[in-house]
Amino acid sequence: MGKQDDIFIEGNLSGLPFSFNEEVTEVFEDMIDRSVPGYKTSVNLVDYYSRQYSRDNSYVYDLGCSLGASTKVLLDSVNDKNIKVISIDNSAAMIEKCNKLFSSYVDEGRLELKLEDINISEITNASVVVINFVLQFLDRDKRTLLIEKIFKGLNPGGGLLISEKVHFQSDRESKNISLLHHLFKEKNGYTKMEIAAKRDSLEGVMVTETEEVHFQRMNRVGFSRGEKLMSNLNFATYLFIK
Ligand code: GEK
Repeated sequence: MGKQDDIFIEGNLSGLPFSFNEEVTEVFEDMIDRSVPGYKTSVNLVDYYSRQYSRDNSYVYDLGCSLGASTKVLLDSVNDKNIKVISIDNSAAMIEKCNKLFSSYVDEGRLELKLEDINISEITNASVVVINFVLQFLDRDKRTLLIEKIFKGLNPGGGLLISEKVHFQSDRESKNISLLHHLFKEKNGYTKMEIAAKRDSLEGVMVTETEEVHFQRMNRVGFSRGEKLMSNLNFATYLFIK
């Protein structure tokens, strides 16, 4: 585990929009663990389902890999198959750290790390694609294009594992759950001030959608079936099969 996240403590407020820069990279593991309910479960689900859906002689992708929590479980879960893991992030700091953490896998040819915008990445011959808490950071008008590209790149029977923060159709439900989420963060040691400052800096950077919007998009794009695997407050993991 890296350094403790104190980016938003009182007197340390940059007022800048949130970005995945060096400062965030240094504290990222602590930040995501203390901020996202069910985060570890989402990674365990990647482990479980990638074992079921990955196929010999294909690629598996981790889009928006950050420090490679899913990449690590993908590498373990496809260990006995002839599969290359391709992990992509557009944060130079994240990919630089991944290059250090995973150098042996890269040297063995089992992993390719790419510093790239996933909007322009090529996805091909994929048996599994993982996009864990990333779509929410893309421009809304680019999301369907990315999901269409993933669908095209997946082999028939392949699986897309997606985790997202969501909001609800009812404003009241969104407000109540958001309150519980803030309590979750307080329990994990964040102050009210830190929570408010992070929320402000994420304004317009992370834009959530409802579960219904996600299902409609996947349906329109052509996924034959989809299911919710887990939800924890306003965070959820889904599996869609081509
Ligand atoms: C995990 N999946 O630990 N292209 C590439 N990467 C991007 C883009 C983009 N257009 N936009 C954002 N990112 C990880 C956690 S974090 C989620 C993912 C969070 C990257 C961004 O640089 C960051 O590393 C990641 O998506 C989002 O399972 O912090 O809430």
